[in-house]
Amino acid sequence: MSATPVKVYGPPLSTAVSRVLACLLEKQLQFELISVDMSKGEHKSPYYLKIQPFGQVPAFQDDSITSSSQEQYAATYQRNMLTTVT
Ligand SMILES: N[C@@H](CCC(=O)N[C@@H](CS)C(=O)NCC(=O)O)C(=O)O
Repeated sequence: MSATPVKVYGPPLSTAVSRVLACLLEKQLQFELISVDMSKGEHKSPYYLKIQPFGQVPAFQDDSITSSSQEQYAATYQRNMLTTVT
């Protein structure tokens, strides 16, 4: 496991990426921002497509999630989304 388990991939100035970063900053979670240069087509590179199969940004990885906690993570994510929407 890496020192910073949460990774966000995308162009730093993208509004879609900024939304994710704003949430992480608000929750005071440590993360690593890995720049993806869309003008160079990096979001369609074989490397990036393994991370985000649709070739879209942002992509989000949390290496701290084990297979046994994925279900709980998904449930928490869904609950938080519902809270946000309502
Ligand atoms: N559902 C995604 C959509 C993100 C999205 O549309 N990203 C655009 C840039 S803002 C993108 O990656 N476009 C490149 C493409 O679709 O090939 C999200 O909100 O995270």
